[in-house]
Amino acid sequence: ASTSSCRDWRRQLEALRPEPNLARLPFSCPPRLGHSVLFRIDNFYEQARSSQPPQPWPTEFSDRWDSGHVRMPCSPSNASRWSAIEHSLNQLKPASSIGIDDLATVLNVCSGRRQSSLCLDSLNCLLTEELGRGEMRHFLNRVLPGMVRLALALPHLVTTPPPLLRCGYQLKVTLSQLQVASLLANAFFSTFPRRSFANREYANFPTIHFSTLFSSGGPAGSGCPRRIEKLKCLFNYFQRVTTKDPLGVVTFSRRVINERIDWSARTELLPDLLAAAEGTIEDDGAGMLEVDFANAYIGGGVLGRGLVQEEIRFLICPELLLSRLLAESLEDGEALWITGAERYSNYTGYSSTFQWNGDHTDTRPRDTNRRLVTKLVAIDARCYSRGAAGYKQQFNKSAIDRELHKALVGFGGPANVKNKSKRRPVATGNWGCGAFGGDLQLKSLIQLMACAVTGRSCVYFTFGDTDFQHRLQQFQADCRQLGLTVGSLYRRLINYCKLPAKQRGELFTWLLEHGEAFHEVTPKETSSSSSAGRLVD
Ligand code: AR6
Repeated sequence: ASTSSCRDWRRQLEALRPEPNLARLPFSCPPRLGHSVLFRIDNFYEQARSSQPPQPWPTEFSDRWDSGHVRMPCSPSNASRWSAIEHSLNQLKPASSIGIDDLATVLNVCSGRRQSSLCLDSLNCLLTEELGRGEMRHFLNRVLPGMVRLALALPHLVTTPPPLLRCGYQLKVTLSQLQVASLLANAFFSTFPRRSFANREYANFPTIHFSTLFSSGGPAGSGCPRRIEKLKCLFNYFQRVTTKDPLGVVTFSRRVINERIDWSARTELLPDLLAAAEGTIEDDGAGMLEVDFANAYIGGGVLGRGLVQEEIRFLICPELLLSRLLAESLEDGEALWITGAERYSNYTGYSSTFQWNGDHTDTRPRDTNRRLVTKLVAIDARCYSRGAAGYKQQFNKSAIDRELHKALVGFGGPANVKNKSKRRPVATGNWGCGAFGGDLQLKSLIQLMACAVTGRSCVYFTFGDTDFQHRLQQFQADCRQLGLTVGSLYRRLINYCKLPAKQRGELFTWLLEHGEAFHEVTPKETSSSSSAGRLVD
């Protein structure tokens, strides 16, 4: 029975999955305002046939050293540091004789350490205890020199600083995967100016330097198993991109919508839904808008201890890490879309049991702009994980409005006649309900409402929870059968929040059973009636 139900949901999933839209509008030349493309567009389409990576643009390094752009390690304004970095990195070039101590020296020089030296316990533990001798030598003699070449090639590969995706600005940056690799190699060696913890200029950005992953993360002298598994994912990525130049392109796009919509007036019904207890967003969401359960500081704890949905996605698709270099923390009306990031690794486990599980070949097709058809949207839920008091705060109009708006922005804003039929389904799940402690029923309903308004169907992975899979599927069917619109559900939801917490009961049941002209109870009425509120319609 379980095999047939598995076949069943997979059949339904495939029925919902759109044909990949491979024929994309070409990049305009010059790029549109608000879109920076860091490679040549004039010969991009001819060159695609020759299997060469896109050629950087401009042809010579042209600097911008200001608060709107990444401050490049190779900038003339950072000339003396860059020459120290170059000198140091060049020590790692001659393959065959590199030792772990040489790597430690170089990491310290590149990260600009003067007084104290970096803690490298996890890195050391990986190289000396976890990897076999052959694998360690392979990393030091082959992969590392390749990473050095990539890092040093920065001024030739990324010939102008990418713009920062600052709060409040709807901006896009497109880079080649090779450019991303060069920037990430620099992140590995921690070379970006002003991006250390102590620097106030980037206090509103996530960290980008990998040095935090090398440390023990706890008592000195021991490797941290989480960091070691993370490093395995990243080593695998570098092994791949140093063996063969990646040929594709990735776009990072900050979306901003400030105007709030009136949810109580929406007339849409809940969207088509497939709730699945099996499968994951990354394995089964191809061709859909895949949700990253994000932190406002994108990538969350990926370069530290964090190891849940967002961090895992960033580790198996490390090109996503570049968003930490580019994107300032997300505000309420903002989301980040990333198109074309490739998956390089497999994994098993989750959180403390997470393990790298070998190389992954990404077989998703590429569009005519050389981007894999992977579209990820990072939306950060509010965190309610601080005890019972924290949990209750989500049942509140302004909290609900915030999450509805966040999901609406992430899913592309309200649908219109032009885009309605073309929008791809959302592949999501328990957004905000793990580390962030949100309520499953509330958050899934919020996402369904946002899908309805943005004209998207929804594939919802319950991550093994079969009870919730059935409950959600049934709830959506009941709402549709009753003809409950998004507006009606919203009004009921707000009424539900007005109830004293103890009298609320299960959200889905309450919403189905109580009309929206619900009359708020006074303490006196409550004592004389067993029901929490009176239905007046
Ligand atoms: N596919 C589908 N569902 C998943 C997957 C997956 N691959 N992985 C986990 N889930 P969580 P949050 C389910 O805690 O609560 C990070 O540090 C699983 O049921 O990652 O929004 C971010 O950087 C899990 O419990 O998301 C933020 O700081 C649930 O989704 C913070 O966590 C929620 O996953 C966000 O926390």
